[in-house]
Amino acid sequence: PAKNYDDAIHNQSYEAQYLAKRITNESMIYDAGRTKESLSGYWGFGIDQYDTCLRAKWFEEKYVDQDGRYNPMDFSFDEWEKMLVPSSWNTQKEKYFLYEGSAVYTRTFLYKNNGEERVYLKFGAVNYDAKVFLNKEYLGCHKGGSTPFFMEVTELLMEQNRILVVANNTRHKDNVPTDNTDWFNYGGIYRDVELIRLPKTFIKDFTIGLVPDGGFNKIRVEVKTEGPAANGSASLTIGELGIRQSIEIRDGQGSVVIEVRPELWSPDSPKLYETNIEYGEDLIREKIGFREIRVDGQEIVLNGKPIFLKGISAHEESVKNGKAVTDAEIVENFMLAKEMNCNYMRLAHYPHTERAAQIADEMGILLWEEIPVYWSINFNNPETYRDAENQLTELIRRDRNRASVIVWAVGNENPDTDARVTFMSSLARKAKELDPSRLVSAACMLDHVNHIINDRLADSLDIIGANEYYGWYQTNFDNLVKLFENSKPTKPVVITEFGADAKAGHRGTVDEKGTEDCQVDIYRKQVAVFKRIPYVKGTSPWILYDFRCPRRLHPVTQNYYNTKGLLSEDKSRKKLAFYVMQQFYKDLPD
Ligand code: GCB
Repeated sequence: PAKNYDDAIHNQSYEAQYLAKRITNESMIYDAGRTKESLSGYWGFGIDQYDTCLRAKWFEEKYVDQDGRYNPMDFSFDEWEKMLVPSSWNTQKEKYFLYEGSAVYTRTFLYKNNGEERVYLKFGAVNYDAKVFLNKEYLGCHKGGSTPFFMEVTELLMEQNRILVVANNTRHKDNVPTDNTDWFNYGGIYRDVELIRLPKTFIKDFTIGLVPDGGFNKIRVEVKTEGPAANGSASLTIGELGIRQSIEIRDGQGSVVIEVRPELWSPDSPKLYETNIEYGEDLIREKIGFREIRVDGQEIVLNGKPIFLKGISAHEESVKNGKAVTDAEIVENFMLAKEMNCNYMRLAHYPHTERAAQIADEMGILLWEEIPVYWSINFNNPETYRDAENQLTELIRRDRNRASVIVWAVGNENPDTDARVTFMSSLARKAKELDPSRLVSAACMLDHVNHIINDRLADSLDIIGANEYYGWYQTNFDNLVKLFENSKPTKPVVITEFGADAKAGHRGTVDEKGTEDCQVDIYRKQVAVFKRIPYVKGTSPWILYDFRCPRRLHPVTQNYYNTKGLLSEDKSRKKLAFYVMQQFYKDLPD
């Protein structure tokens, strides 16, 4: 044992063994609308900067050697300090604020079989990679900091169980996102950990939505099952629509198109229907909205009517809770957007919690959802592509029954190289293949020399997203007018970002950067131009409220915050520019 211990400690290739066993979207199960048990709460926690848990295999808990002698240990799980799950460790204790690296989380839990035949564990999100162990067995590693992952644990559960997770938020050049972003790199298990009890055969995937043919009178339902009863009949019930429909399942799959005319979901009238889907002993209860989104020339068309996306961009962050945002905080963000007369929000630059889309379904906010293919990621690395495509698939499979979600976005401001066009157009194709009923977009690159919207990726997109900072990074504001005159898009353009830094309450002349006066001046000029451009079909200024950012070192106007928010970081103060957007959206015709 001594030798093995030494080997493990010095084995520099320890990581490859763990990475070889990956948890991907293939093990995903449809979990919205299910009864689940949460394993959240206080877990034992140890910062493990040198990955000693993985090298020395602490998870094996070999407290005595084979001769029954005490084996000296460098840990004691049950005496460790406690860390709240879900949370970002950075906001829990000041000493962890800037920590990046591995940390070990562990807890025990009791389990009794209640008649279920299969059991899954779900993690809502762990940033960036998570290596999961249950009762000394290694279950696998998930990469990607913002999407859920699942593991079947039926055979491993006992009466007393120990779960252990090594969460590592180290930034890497080859990750998605890469090592340089314009947001704070929070660490930890920051969404729920859940246990899901299922029958032997269960519904693995479920897709429901209006057939996007302009008729508004057909619903398509698809069901995939897992388990030995691969042939049978599933049943869909939507009581309010008088639907009780059986769906024939053959080899674990079935689909049906039902003729019915539901009341359509829209931001003004976010109608949801109680929907049950059953197969054998399995039951999913969901609230579903039906709407159609498509593009017609330069128009974005919702339920047959052209719509302007009156939006705002948002990150998933709160000063108090880091990335572990609460339902109350999500509701607060949507309420602020509504106060600004928005009908739409861009959830930038990575998948936000699934609660956001569930709440947006209820409150009537259209959503743009995005994966963190952000700036210069390693477009030449096939592993990086695999990771990006896996994150995209996990996001789409998680949220594709949410009426609020209208756009899948495959990236933001990426240099226009051949490798990038190949990489991102493949992602756009993948999004369409997984979900032909929604629009695909990205925040494209603009040519700031010739002032033109000109990005080869646009051919693969339904909407051209454009981030422009005329008046701020592009200091000559007048070039914005040139940009719009020079561009001849054949598709709708959404201004996915514009804005300027301003410290809340910091006042001065319009020429003084970092003041509210300079910010509001840029906003006034921007909206005056948008009004005149017929192909601009939406705007989502950067950003709802200020956010933490390690790149922003101006001591007066930033202090490690990106202050382009329309509100201060704690949302207590609205800046002048907030009211410019509020008025702009109010004045736009419906
Ligand atoms: C951008 C990025 C966003 C930044 C913003 C800024 O274009 O998409 O992530 O935070 O500009 O403030 O520079």
